[in-house]
Amino acid sequence: MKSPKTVILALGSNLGDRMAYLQKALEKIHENIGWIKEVSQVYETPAWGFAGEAFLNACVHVSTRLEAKQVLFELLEIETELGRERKNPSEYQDRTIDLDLLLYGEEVIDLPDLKVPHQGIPNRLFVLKPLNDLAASWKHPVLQKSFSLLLKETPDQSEINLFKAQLQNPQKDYRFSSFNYIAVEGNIGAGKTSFSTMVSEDFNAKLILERFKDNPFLPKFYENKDRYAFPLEMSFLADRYQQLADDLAQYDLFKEFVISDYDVFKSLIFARITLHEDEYALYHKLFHLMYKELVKPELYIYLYQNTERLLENIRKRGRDYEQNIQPEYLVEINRSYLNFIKSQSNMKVKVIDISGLDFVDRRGDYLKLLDEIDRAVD
Ligand code: PH2
Ligand code: MG
Ligand code: MG
Repeated sequence: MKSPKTVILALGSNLGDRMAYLQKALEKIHENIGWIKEVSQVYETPAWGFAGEAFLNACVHVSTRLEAKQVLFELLEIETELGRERKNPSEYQDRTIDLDLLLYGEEVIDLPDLKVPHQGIPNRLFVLKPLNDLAASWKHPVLQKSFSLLLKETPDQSEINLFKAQLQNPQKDYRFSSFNYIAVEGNIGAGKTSFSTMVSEDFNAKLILERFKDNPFLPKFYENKDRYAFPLEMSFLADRYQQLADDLAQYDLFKEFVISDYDVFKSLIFARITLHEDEYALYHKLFHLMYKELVKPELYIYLYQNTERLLENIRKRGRDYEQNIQPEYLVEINRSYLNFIKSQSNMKVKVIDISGLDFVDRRGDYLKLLDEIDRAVD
């Protein structure tokens, strides 16, 4: 999973209801490309380089997990959906919408069909003016001059006028960010870590990830369950307790909330399956002594994923010791989680079936999932 990149896009329209096309494009950028961080003012400019109707131009700052090539692909899709027609590729034409990738982080990309930073930037006032609204002090990655300086120095003497109307950022406010602590749970391979990482990046939350890698008993357990179940469950419990006690106590002023990719109850859910009855009784006693000291999540999200997809995800992430996990074991874990959830009356729990979603690779699915979680806040 990629972490978000900062990109700047340029928007232009000189056909039909220009403002409506720009606004519609913003909505599609939000749905298919990424979070819109900031939108420039709108400027009216005469057609540059050809005889045509006047343009409305603007720029947006977007945070995206797509590669530059994918951004370009999505932009072309949106142009087509918004009725852009391309006739003679060698000359400029009137267009309902034109979307250009100006900057992709600080990367310099030189491919036959993709040049970043966009080569037109220094010579086009209709690009530099709105760009200057968003990124006056950023440096052009090749020319190493700020965009405000490039604006001052541009040879483009065209007329440019601030347009009266403004574009609206389509991003809504998510109410779940008002919780202090959200725990994300799910079966092995459900996508807990991916999802909580994405949320922490996108909503400036403090992220707590389970440190399973450090657990020396885990590979041994998968080799010999009977022998290693008890030390495994004990060491998980100790680790989780310590981590949650430390991390939830340290209040981070600069973060909006805390999100973890597990809840401490997980220990009991797994122990119930892996331990013998007498071992479990002992474990249970210890668990509750520790549990009562911990801060509880205000929202508990259970990502339900079908067994087939779990196995596929386990295969894809390729941890050796997980490759022999049997479907029956996953079914049992899921059943155990759902039983636990049913018995919870004091905690706000949201079970979400993500079997039909691919929230890592499809932004539309990610947005659906966020909306679903937001509906839990009532
Ligand atoms: N885009 C062009 C060509 N000419 N002129 C203005 N004023 N605004 C544009 O966005 C524009 C243009 C090619 O993309
Ligand atoms: Mg263009
Ligand atoms: Mg274009």
